[in-house]
Amino acid sequence: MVSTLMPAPTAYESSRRLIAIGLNGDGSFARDNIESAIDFGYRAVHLTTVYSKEVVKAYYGKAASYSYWNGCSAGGKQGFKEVQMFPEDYDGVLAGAPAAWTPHLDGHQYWRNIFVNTLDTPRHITPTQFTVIKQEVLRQCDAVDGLVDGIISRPTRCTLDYNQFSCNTTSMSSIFNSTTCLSPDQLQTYITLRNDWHSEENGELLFPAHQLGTEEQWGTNSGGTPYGVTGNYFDYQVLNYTQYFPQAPSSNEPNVTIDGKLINKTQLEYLVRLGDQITADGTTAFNPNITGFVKSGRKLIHYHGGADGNIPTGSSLIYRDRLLKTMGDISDNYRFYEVPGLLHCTGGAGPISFGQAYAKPNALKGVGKSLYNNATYNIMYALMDWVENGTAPSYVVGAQYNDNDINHGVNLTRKICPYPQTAQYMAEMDPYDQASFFCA
Ligand SMILES: [Ca+2]
Repeated sequence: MVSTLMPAPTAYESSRRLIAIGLNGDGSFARDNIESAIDFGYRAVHLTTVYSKEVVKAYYGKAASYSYWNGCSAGGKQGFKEVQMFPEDYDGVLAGAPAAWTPHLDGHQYWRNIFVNTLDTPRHITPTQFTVIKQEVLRQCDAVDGLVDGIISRPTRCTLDYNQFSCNTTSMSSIFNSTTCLSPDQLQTYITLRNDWHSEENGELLFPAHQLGTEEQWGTNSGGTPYGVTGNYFDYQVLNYTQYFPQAPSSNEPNVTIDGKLINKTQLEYLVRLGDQITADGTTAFNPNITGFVKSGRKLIHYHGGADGNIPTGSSLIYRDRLLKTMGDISDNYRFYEVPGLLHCTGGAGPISFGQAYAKPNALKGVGKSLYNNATYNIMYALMDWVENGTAPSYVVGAQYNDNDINHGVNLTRKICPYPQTAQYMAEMDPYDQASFFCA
């Protein structure tokens, strides 16, 4: 209870008291500052949850009946973290495209930009070429799922014919021309990026490649310049800005570590392993032991876009594998959905609107918003139905709106099936209608 002798805090004062993480716009908040690193890792979300419940209780005079989490990307990771560390916080967690395997995710981002698609080298592939590569992948793979609809629903089933990407062959696809086709060096870059990242020391899988059909997004995230947060993670959270590696001569940074590029692949692997071992800040959310969450009967729905060109879909599949190996049959507590044609959390050619995080109101075109607010069309409602009524979700129906605008009507509906099932098309029926598909 606030003392009546104390003036109530102004909005500004209140906001100051809530600032826990630096506002530098980079990772420097973590430098010599383990408390802020812990806040970033898990404590800010956990305590926000704990105190929010207190606020609700004080205002309504009774505790909330149920608590839910709905987040994607970093928000998906935060949902995972709550499940793994504070299972009592949420009755149901909806976690999308989690940025959860932090050292490996950031290492992969660095590896593919600095060591594979290196700028100013003959092997560099340009953003324009990646856009054309995507068109060729779509040409080769679209029909493999049984329906030519611009969506590669079963990317793992397609085997590319790389000859058709190459300038040096008579079999070059008509999609390419002499400026967009791939030279032998560029083709090797593409093939390397197409394959999972493995340790050069011992062959161990370090991180999965992006799925087929995500290539038009690679110009942004594999175009030769890693995201700033990638170097920041290693610089500040792993190395605490110590001068571990020699400074790059061309850099203006005073204490360059990873961003100075004076590291080699072996050193990058070392940094990733170091990141695995540095667990004090709790940033990584890849612990497959969720016993507390499962034993108390709580529910986790996990989804990932099948066309995510930012965080590879495979990283979710690896977590799912580890989860099932560690926990056994947890079908009463866990579901995974791979959403066909969904990019990173939002956008894409598939049934991308199903009530997930990032859903927009109608005035902002409504992408992400479910067609109907019920457990069949809205994944959040499906989670609530599971928690509150014990009705385990099967498929969820996602929608694609015309012109990506809910106010322009529905282009298609499609079942989003619980993994490993996929939506199977029944021949000769309306491919725009979810009723023409079944999960198998
Ligand atoms: Ca297709």
